[in-house]
Amino acid sequence: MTKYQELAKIFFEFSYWHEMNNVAFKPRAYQIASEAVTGLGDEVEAAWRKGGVKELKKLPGLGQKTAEKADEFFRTGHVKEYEQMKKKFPVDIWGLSRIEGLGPKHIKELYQHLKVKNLDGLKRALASGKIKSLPRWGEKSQERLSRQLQMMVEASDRQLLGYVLPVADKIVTELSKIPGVSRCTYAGSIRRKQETIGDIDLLATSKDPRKVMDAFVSLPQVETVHEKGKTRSSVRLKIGIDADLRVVPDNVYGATLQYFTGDKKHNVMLREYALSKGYTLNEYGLFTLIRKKGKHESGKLIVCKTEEEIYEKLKMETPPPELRVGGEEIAAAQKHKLPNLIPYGSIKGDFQVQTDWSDGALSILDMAKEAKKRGLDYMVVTDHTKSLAFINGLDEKRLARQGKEIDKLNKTLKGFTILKGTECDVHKDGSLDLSDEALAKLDWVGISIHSHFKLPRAEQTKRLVKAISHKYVDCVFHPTCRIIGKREPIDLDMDEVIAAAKKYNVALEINSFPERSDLRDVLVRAAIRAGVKITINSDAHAPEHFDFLPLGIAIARRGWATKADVLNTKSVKELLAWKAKKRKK
Ligand code: DGT
Ligand code: CA
Ligand code: CA
Ligand code: ZN
Repeated sequence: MTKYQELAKIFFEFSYWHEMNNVAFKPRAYQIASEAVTGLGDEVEAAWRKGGVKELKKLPGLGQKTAEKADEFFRTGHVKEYEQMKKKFPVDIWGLSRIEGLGPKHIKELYQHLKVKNLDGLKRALASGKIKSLPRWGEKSQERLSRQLQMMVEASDRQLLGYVLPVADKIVTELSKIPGVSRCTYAGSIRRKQETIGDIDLLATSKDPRKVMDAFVSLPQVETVHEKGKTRSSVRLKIGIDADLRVVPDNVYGATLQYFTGDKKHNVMLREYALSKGYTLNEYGLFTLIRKKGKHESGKLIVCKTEEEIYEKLKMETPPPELRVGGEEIAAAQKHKLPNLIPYGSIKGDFQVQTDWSDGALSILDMAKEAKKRGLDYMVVTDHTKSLAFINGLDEKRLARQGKEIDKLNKTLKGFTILKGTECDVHKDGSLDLSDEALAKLDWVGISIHSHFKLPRAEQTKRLVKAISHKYVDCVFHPTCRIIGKREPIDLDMDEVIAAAKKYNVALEINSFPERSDLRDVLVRAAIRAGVKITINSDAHAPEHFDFLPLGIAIARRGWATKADVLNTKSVKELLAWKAKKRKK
């Protein structure tokens, strides 16, 4: 764990601890602080170095109390109150909380009755079958817990792209600074922007590979060194994932990059195709093919400096890495029919943003400022609705008040627009949480399922389709409700959902939050094929969440989406025109 992760963990455990003990307000404050620290990363310590508590307090998400704790942590390496708490309650709250459905009260109960302190203890308790006889538990919840635990274990040897990518970016930046390094990038699943990453594959060119190896193994992100060679090294990073670096001569970089970008299936298909054209392809380049006594051999080297040259020689377009899955991209590239994918950086507005009116960390104005700072032209405020009372969801009255506040703010803002929206809760029967009258006044109506995740497929599908058919609905937020490694997607007939979205002209969201990544790539592709519009939103609850937007674009790209498929590439004016046209129908 890095220092900031440790601090985030401390705040998180405080949040659960206070909730177990029914303390008011503190759980929320510590949760916000924990998320803020996770998002800000090393910036927290940098702020502390600059000016202690005073600077820390300026960070979004930290208040007086949490800033003081952070200060104590950076000064002494400990937080006294935290250590006292740990003495009273020696439980790995952080580890246990990663299991979906295991809240503070459950963790407390498991410790009090069965002395469960950590995941191993939980496994033992499950094996003993004693959990079902605890008060408030039962056979069914014991079974569910067992499944959730399994899901977490399966997910734990891979990490979410959203948390690996910033680290990989940093490493590439560092390595690129080394004198003599002319090209450096990541390859493998990261370059393809896969949902989860097994390990980081790095590639560089240099005349002095030894120097690069020395620098790589001594990067601050490195925890241990598995292997250090002359041109290849392998390390374990502090974030708990391995990274390999290969240094190759400049003239084979393209071929090596192509090979190590993969995926395996794409490479195999491409190699077969090359063979059929009289070439061989390997990590050193594209060669003429010599057949000797029924065996293949590489002849003369043709190209290898860039990836594009290789594909060009094979008379194909170069598929963007996100498309290289060993499927239809090869045939499409041969026919020169690859889609013109939505470019990174082409999102003008974010259609799902929460503020402190419900469970967001900042005021509407502060979120707007943060969105603008990141290059957005507009955002839609979509706070939760009244069914979610525990996070202060809005009823019609508060929504109207919020609308007035937004009108006021828009008059003061230059070059940025705030639109009025909602993340309206969908009830069990498919009805919506706000009146038609209230919904009619909004610029943007998103709907979300936040309850009854376990309904059978037919019922769940009917529920969502009914909500989609509602005349004021514009978009379904995080349609399948999955949380990677924690919660399975809800059981939906996605063909029916997509057909309904098409029929009622309702967009489907790509939620950029790393754990959600919902819709996932194949469903995006199916939606687009059906002619359904996509939105890419951050679901920001704190300013640093806006930085997740490129992850959403990556999913869209993996789903073959072009700019025209994605509503967020429209200007405010264009979006409102789209919406007006839709209402008339
Ligand atoms: P990961 O690390 O599990 O998230 O997925 P990748 O795709 O990064 O896989 P990895 O790290 O095992 O290998 C990196 C790249 O190297 C992979 O995308 C394609 C290439 N590669 C690895 N093994 C083979 C192989 O046996 N044949 C071919 N053609 N390519 C391979
Ligand atoms: Ca890899
Ligand atoms: Ca690898
Ligand atoms: Zn929320």
